[in-house]
This record gives sequence, C-alpha cells and structure tokens, in this order.
Amino acid sequence: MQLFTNPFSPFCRKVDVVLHETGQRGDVEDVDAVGHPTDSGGMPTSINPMGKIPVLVREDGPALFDSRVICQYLNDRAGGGLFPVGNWDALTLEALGDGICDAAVLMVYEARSRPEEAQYAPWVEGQWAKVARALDALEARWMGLLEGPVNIGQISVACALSYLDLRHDARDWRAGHPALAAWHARFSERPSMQATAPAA
Ligand SMILES: N[C@@H](CCC(=O)N[C@@H](CS)C(=O)NCC(=O)O)C(=O)O
Repeated sequence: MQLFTNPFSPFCRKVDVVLHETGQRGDVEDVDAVGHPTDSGGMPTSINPMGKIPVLVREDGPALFDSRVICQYLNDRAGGGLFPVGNWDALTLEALGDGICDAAVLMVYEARSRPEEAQYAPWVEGQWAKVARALDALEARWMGLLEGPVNIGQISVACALSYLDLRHDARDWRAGHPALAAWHARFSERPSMQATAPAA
C-alpha cells in the first residue's frame, strides 16, 4: 500500500501511529505530499478531490481518506483493538482530538496562505478558543478514558497535543491542564509515538 503523507501533519501521524500499534508499518510505503488550500500542487488531488492528506492507496480497492476512515480500515485489517465495538466515547474522543487539529492547522494556514494585511486576528483567536475549550474538556471530563486501554481517541488526542507543541508552543497548552500534560508525557513514551515524532 501507499500512504500520501507528511511528517508534520497530525492527521498523518495518527495514521502512522496506528500502523505502528497494529504492526503494519512495513506494509506501507510513504509518498511525500505537501500543500495547503492555496497551493494544492503537491497534493494527491486526483485521488482525493479535497486535496488533503493522509490518503491510503490500497492493493485491493479504491483509495481511502480521511484519517478516520484509514485508521478504521487499518485496525480492521490487522484485527486490532483500537476501535472497541460500541465504544462511542472513544470515537467522540477521536473527534475531539481531530477537532483540535482542524483548528490548529487552520491557524497555521491563515498565517501561511494569506498576505499579512488580509489576516484576521479575531478569526485566529476564534480557532484558538475552540482548542482552549477542548483542552478544558479533556482535563475535566476525559481523563478516565485517556488513562484506559489504548484506543483511537487517545492516539488522536496525543497527536493533536504534540502538534500544539510543534506549531503553537507559545500558547502553552499545558498551563491549567496538569493531568492532561502528565498523560501526554506518558503516552509520548510509547514506541509508536517515539517512532513517529516529526524530527525522527
Ligand atoms: N479530516 C481530515 C483532515 C486532513 C487535513 O486537514 N490534512 C491537512 C494536512 S495536516 C491537509 O491536507 N491540508 C491541505 C488543505 O487543507 O488543502 C483527516 O482527518 O484526514
């Protein structure tokens, strides 16, 4: 299989972590892709009309996107336990982690795609407000599921928090979230997280 991917994308990292956790890393060849909404030239637009990554090209069927679909497919393919049946909380936690990534990535695109005079600070702060609310919710309500057996929600949140470190370090997401910060430090020790760290 081929994975259109980029080492700095939190959504691609989520897929990569699932590949490691399910013992399938060797089954996939990476194809580097790069781009953003105003420059999709380096993205696999012919197989994902959205021009987004990750995209997984299978041997036995049409290409898959987005990261949620790919992760479920890979988990099924390996008979993994990352999507506990009927555990809607794990899927909601995955959506929360992905939502942090969506907002955090849009903030980067605002800075990268728009000329400085066209950038709109309230919109950027509105994206960060989404992240901040999600962090508060994780700290207040989700620690039980985060501390349990590994699942897709944990992977999504861990990749999201690491992306905040990478792109929004100055916002100091750990402030006011000590339990979440401690969990992230522990989860980051997993071999799958170590192997997929952007600088690795
Ligand atoms: N919901 C998608 C989001 C993927 C996504 O936004 N990927 C970014 C890279 S981090 C991208 O390809 N952006 C290009 C664009 O928005 O044009 C997923 O879970 O895979």
